[in-house]
Amino acid sequence: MACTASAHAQSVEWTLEPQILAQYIGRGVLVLDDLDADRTPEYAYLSERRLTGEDTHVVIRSGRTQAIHRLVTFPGLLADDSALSDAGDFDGDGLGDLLVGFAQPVGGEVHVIAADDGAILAS
Ligand SMILES: [Ca+2]
Ligand SMILES: [Ca+2]
Repeated sequence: MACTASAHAQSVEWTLEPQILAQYIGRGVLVLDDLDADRTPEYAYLSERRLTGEDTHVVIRSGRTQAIHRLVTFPGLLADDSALSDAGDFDGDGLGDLLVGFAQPVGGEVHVIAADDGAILAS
C-alpha cells in the first residue's frame, strides 16, 4: 500500500511492506504529527491479527523509516467494526492524539491514545 501526504509544504510517499501485523489494514489510517522530530510525520493504522486470537492493534509507524514507533493492542476486539480518527491534542503536550472506537462488544468502546507513547489517556 502506498499513499502520499503533504506535510510542511513537501510531498512524502510511504510504502507499507507486508508484515504479520498487516491484516485488515485500511479500516483506519491516519497521518500524525512528527513525533520524533525527523521532519517527517508519522502515521497510524488499525490492524487485526486473527491467527493468534482476535486482537486489534493500533500501529504507529515512522513516516521516514516505517519502523513501528508504538503498538497498542486491544485484546479480544475485532477491527471489523472499529474506527480510527484524530483526537486533537487531548493531553495538551503539543502533539495530536488518536481516537479509536470499537462497536463491539455490546455497547462499544472508545479510547483516546497518546500518539507519542501509546498511553491510553481516556476510555
Ligand atoms: Ca517523524
Ligand atoms: Ca497530545
